[in-house]
Amino acid sequence: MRVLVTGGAGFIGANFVLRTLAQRPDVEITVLDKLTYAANPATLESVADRIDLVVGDVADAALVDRLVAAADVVVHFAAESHNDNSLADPSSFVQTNLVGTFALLEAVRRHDVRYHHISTDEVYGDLDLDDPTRFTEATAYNPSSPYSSTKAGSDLLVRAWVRSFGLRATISNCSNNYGPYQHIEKFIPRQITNVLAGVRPKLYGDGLNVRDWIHVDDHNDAVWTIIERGEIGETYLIGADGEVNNRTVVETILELLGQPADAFDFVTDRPGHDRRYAIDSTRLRTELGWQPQYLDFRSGLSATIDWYRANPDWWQPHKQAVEANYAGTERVIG
Ligand code: NAD
Ligand code: TDX
Repeated sequence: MRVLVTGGAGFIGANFVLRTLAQRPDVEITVLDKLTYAANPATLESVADRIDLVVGDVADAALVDRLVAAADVVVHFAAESHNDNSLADPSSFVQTNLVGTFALLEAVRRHDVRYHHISTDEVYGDLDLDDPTRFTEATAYNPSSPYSSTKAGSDLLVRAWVRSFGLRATISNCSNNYGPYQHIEKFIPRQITNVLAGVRPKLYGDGLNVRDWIHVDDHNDAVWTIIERGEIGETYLIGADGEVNNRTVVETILELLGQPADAFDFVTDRPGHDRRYAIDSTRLRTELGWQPQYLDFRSGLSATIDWYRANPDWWQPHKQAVEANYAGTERVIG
């Protein structure tokens, strides 16, 4: 099977490539990645001779057409993925997430190739802390940020292409991922590497926002489950019952690294900051038989800390620039 993985040099896509090569000898992988600031080519170094890495843009229709024509399956991870960046400058989010997805859909339509679209639970907006409901496949779209609205728009393009043109496509909307190779602009690796670098972790607002954490390997196993057993045209929510508030995450990181649990700063809140995400993944579990393997967030977090501790060469060269960027917008408030 020939699989085209877009965004395969980023966090989730690279974990998908590494895990697929380790577990599925029958799969040939081509990665299409623009190698933006979010990519780290070092992640794929160990498998460089086993994949075809094409450096290019998903919005480049001619390039995409050629690569899609040579594939049996396309898995579309490539995106601008960071909410804070989308608030500073949304333009690349519209270009990559919407125009890039459009280019892929047109190529997949021309060549009748199986397509899986990677998306996020953020398309559903947010929930109150005391809301007893969780997101399901039937929840109405209500995105808050430039990032989540462009992801929502890309999902709607996929749905329209399925209905209008009979595309053989599936969509998954996953909750917040953690694990190795995640860019240190994101919450968990930022705080782990802050503590490792002697900097106090930074919590936005009151720190009570809740995210529903899932290990990246569980996400990628679910993606393969959907590619192999998902019903064409359908959407599946991926989540592992991992709701935790941000303050608890930071306190756990500090504790696991042997620091006082209150050695963090509160900083100015993210504008429009979503309060809580929560996924009900019953459909994926009952219809397709997927189960998460990482059931204990604390031990998954501990393994992730060990990975960042063991791999300073992967993140240290970027740490100063990432923190300098944050320093331009955030202010310590407590
Ligand atoms: P990431 O930012 O770590 O990686 C994105 C990758 O896409 C990078 O390698 C980058 O170079 C590449 N890319 C960006 N623009 C491109 C373009 N125009 N052409 C080709 N390649 C381009 O992101 P991630 O966290 O790995 O997220 C991957 C996907 O999963 C995204 O679609 C995201 O919306 C979705 N998702 C992420 C999470 C999460 O918690 N990180 C949760 C649910 C869904
Ligand atoms: O320094 C920080 N301090 C802080 O309190 C950072 C970077 C974040 N936060 C908060 C904001 C969120 O409540 O932590 C939470 C997680 O933040 P991010 O890592 O930026 O993730 P989020 O905005 O929830 O979006 C992530 O999950 C859904 C991914 O970045 C998206 O790509 C995915 O779709």
